[in-house]
Amino acid sequence: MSLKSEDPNYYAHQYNWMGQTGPDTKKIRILDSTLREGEQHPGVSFTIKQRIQIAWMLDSFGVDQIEISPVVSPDHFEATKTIIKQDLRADIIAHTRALKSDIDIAIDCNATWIATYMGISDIHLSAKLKITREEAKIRALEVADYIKAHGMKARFTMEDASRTEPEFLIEMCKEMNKRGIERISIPDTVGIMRPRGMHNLVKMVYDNIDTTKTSIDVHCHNDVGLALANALAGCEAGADQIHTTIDGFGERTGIPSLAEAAVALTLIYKSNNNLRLHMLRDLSKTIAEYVNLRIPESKPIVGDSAYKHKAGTHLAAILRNPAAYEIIEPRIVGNRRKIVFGELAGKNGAAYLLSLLGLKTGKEEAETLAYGLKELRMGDILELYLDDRLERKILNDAAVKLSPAKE
Ligand code: HCA
Ligand code: CU
Repeated sequence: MSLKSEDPNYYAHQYNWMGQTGPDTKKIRILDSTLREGEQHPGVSFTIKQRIQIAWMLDSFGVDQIEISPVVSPDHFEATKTIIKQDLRADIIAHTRALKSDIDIAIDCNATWIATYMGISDIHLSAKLKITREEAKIRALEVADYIKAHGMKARFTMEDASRTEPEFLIEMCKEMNKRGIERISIPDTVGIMRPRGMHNLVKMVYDNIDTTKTSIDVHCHNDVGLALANALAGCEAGADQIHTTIDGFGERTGIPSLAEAAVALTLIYKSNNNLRLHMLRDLSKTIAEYVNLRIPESKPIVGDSAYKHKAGTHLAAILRNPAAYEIIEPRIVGNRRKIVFGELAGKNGAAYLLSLLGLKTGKEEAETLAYGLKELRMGDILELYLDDRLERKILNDAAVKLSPAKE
């Protein structure tokens, strides 16, 4: 537990824990689906070698499970087979439709873990599968028995669970539970849920199954930007594994990003995942390079602006103690701190700029420069990495110290 006097985030954690018996202690696992859901994002497709490289990186980062579909193409089959052979620490999950022929493909890859999905909402049954609930149940249970007869560990995904008739959803979950299916995935396939709704949905499933036999995954889509909030709400209701992809790629607007989930779990949920957070920016950069997509500057954790500070009052505080505007040190997540000088730099920012250039940093000089920067009407004109050496140089500048920051 953090100490009031030492941790600037102390009160925030207190609010976060309010209504709980104490701080969180439960480990929430991460399944990364960059190689399955991620490749369903428009413009994303990897080569076999890249898939293998990504799997190694995800494994050394510390995710618990890595999902890939062997079914979608011969290349995916090849990649799945090779990745399974690597004997990584993470479980490799072969994702398939609920069809025996798909399961056979996973078996050919020597999969030990399989995730099979079936849309069980009325709209998926009528618009996609064109079968009744009764037929869906028969097909799903046959497939579950088939997987178990082959001695594999399994997850069954109740696709479109958030829009499925509750009694049918519970019935299906109970059947899977009875068959010893290790995990059930409760996805919000279309991103319609609010956090409280996801909480209620997962709690309903959790309360109706024997959770010593079957654990729950949450897979939340980001159509209105609530994916991670919803997934975490599901975990507070009993799920213990979140699905992510690197940078959140996936169908349409994707699912929670690995970086955001990893930092939320470690910092805010105090989940003991033992993740190599410093790899996060590299993971993001690797993917961006492979798929030739630009990562938005404003992307949390890994974006170029995630640790940029601009307004004069912010600069002043950051230089004294970065925790004034940062909840986690950039180097912990492999990112770097930057300061931006321009029309918002103000007197304090201008004084720092003068000190950097070795010029006099009196009040008058700082005001003149601040005025000049505004008059330029060019917005930001200069960005600098604020590494330790630079930080020290600025702070050691006596003249800067003599002109204290004022709000
Ligand atoms: C899909 C659907 C899925 C499955 C999720 C899961 C969803 O694209 O195949 O297997 O947990 O969003 O429901 O991604
Ligand atoms: Cu999905």
